[in-house]
Amino acid sequence: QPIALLGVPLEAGTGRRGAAMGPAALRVAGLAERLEALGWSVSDFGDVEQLPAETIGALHLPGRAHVPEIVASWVRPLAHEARRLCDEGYLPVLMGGDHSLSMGSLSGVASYWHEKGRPLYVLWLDAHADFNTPSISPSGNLHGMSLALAAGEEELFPVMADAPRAVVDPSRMCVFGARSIDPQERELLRRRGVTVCDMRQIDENGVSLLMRDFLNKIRKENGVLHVSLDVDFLDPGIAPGVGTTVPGGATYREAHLVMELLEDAGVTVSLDIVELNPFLDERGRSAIALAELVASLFGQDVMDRPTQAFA
Ligand code: DIR
Ligand code: MN
Ligand code: MN
Ligand code: MN
Repeated sequence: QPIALLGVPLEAGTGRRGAAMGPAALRVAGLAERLEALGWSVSDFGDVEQLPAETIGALHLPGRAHVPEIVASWVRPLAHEARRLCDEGYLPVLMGGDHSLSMGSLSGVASYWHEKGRPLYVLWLDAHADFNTPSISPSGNLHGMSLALAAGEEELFPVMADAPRAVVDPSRMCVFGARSIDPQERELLRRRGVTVCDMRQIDENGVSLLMRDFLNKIRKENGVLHVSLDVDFLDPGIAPGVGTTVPGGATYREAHLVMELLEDAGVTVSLDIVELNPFLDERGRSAIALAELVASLFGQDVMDRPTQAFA
């Protein structure tokens, strides 16, 4: 299957500038070349085109939501593009841009798999759960709300308007690597039945046990998986290039193990790489770490060891 790269230079969903340079940095880090070296056919479709402000108008969300019109001007066309890439048989890889871009990517991808009748699962690799809504968000930043939109929180629907969309069953969502969740966000995650593997669970059980449980469930149901990789999933020591670092993140090896298990399971159909802020990075370290992780997800390994996990 060919891989499609698409950049989304969106930073209006965060409180900090710089993430709009993320797609460029991922290209410089050699993302396409690394995947091609693994035998994949890769097409880079450039960056998605932002809609002019007039076509959005003013959006009225309840509570706190910063510049939803600007986020909408990126994620609406992105939903169409993600859907089109799926229709054309590509495996879409979206290069952000902040995490609000997942409102668009997940909408498009979910609408495609909904029509195919395949259950869509979501793996949210992130220090945060991004499960706020405008009425409970302490910050009003839309990058902290994208998973909630995918789960069908209606307060956020105006952002997508009539772009292609389907609700993802929250019981098929797994937030992995969490270590910063707001109080009301935590309540909402519980009420909706989202699986949250926080850092303590990872410490106690290890990546492999937790990931295998989740991936085996997907395989048993003949499901497919959208992976959303936020840079702050990683420990700031290996990936400083992000606006919202939180100490105590995944180590280099833990993160690669996640990717290697994903590759073994063979269920991934789409990927977001988000929140890379090259303005805060140190000599491209974070961009390179991300490119290496994505290579692991797409088959890079040391000895081509046959998997023990999914025999
Ligand atoms: C916080 C931080 N939960 C918020 N969120 C994110 O603003 O909603 N930071 N996603 O990266
Ligand atoms: Mn995030
Ligand atoms: Mn985050
Ligand atoms: Mn392998």
